[in-house]
Amino acid sequence: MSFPKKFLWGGAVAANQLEGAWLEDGKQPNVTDIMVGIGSKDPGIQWNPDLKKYEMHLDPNKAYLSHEAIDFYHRYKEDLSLMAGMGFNCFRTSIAWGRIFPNGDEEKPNEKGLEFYDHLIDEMLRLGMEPVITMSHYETPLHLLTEYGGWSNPKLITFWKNYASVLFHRYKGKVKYWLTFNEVNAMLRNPFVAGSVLTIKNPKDPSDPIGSTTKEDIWQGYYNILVANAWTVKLCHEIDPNAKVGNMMTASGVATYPETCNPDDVFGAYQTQRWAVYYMCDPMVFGEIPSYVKALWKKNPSYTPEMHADELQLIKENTIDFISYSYYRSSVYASDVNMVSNTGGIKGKDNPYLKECSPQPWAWPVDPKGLRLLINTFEDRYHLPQFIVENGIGLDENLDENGKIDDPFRVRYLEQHLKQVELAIEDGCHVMGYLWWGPIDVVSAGTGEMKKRYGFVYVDRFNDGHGTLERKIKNSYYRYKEIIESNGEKL
Ligand code: BGP
Repeated sequence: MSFPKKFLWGGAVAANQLEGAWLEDGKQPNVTDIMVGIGSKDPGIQWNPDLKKYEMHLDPNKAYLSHEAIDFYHRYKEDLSLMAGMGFNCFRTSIAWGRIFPNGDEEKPNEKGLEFYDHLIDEMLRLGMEPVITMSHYETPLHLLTEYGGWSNPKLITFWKNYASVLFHRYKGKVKYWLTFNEVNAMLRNPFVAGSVLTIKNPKDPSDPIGSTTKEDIWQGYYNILVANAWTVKLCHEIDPNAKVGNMMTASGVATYPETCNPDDVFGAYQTQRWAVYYMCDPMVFGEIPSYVKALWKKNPSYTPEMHADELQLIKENTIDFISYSYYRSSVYASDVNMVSNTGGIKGKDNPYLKECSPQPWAWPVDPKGLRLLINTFEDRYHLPQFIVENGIGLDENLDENGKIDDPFRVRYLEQHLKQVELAIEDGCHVMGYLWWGPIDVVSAGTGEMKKRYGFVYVDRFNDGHGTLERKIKNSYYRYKEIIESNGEKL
């Protein structure tokens, strides 16, 4: 039997994609609340020329599904019991930063927000599920971007430390696994959401806030996030020595293959991996800003952030306990192709060896072996336990005439990926657990829609916002349950 005895089996979601109740009990908007999908070009803010600042500006013609999402805020008991029914011994969700510190810069936390998570975490524990908590899953309070410019401002480190210590004190002894920032390595390609960086001083073109974000601000944000990550590790270890802190990377970019053995393609593929993933993961594991990042700063001196010796020492001394990541797909690098990206990872050329992909318009290629490659690569590079905290496939599904959903494609995807996890463990890799992304249908992060469904549990809600929110079990639910119950033997 390959899967270790205490293997963590479960699923992962994020507050902003399922809780709804976006302004309830004192919560204020966060960065994803104002967008219909993080891939949107419209970030939901507008420049006020009189005040010389950005303000929230929602489009009345758009459906912001995340505002109600699947109403987990009021239905979490029912949903958690459905998860427990599959035998989950672990469940990942995020704490919405803006429920605890609505604007982000308050001194005292919002007790109402904490109470919700008290109940949620207690319920998980009651059902035998280890809570895995993301501290910010694309959920920086909007106020911190519009007033402070987000993570490029060192004040955010102070606000974050306050938030982190409130969480560690409150959930001491209850939460053993903390993840800092969801897919924070996506910040070079999506600075507004993944990095929560916004240029607020004389933006080049205020009508295009995302395009106006400067490289200088992004690199300062990168550095400040590394400092905040190190503070998180330090505070957690001091307050609750039994708890562990991991980072969270979108790791699909590591499975970037060169199109040919032309050294240009091979080196280009390596550079893609580096600037997609390693530039962020390396310093969190090794405690040093990588030489290739410093080389880039040397070539572009204005990118060099303001750094302090004590903070660099902090980064050195407070490295993460484990790495965690999402994996959805692989990609193919060719020197003549522009490598663009989305929530699935990097898109390059089509891979003729891969036979399946998720349906149009998403069309993410299915590459289970890419996951084995990724796990092995991380094992060799980082020598740390690994936690796969997101893997899954989004399908467009409707109930059949009998009110059921048969989803053999999802079952195949699950089995094939788990088989590769098993092989990676046999290769000698240290994998702590596997979490399916979106075990219940949630609002898509990338496109803000309901139509892209990942769940083993269906939720009756649609892109135009209508639906009863009723939950229904899909056939794949029973297969995952069987796999979990046998600790992966019945794969
Ligand atoms: C990851 C995010 C998740 C999630 C997933 C699937 O990037 O961490 O929040 O939603 O991708 O992406 P999507 O919802 O766009 O299909």
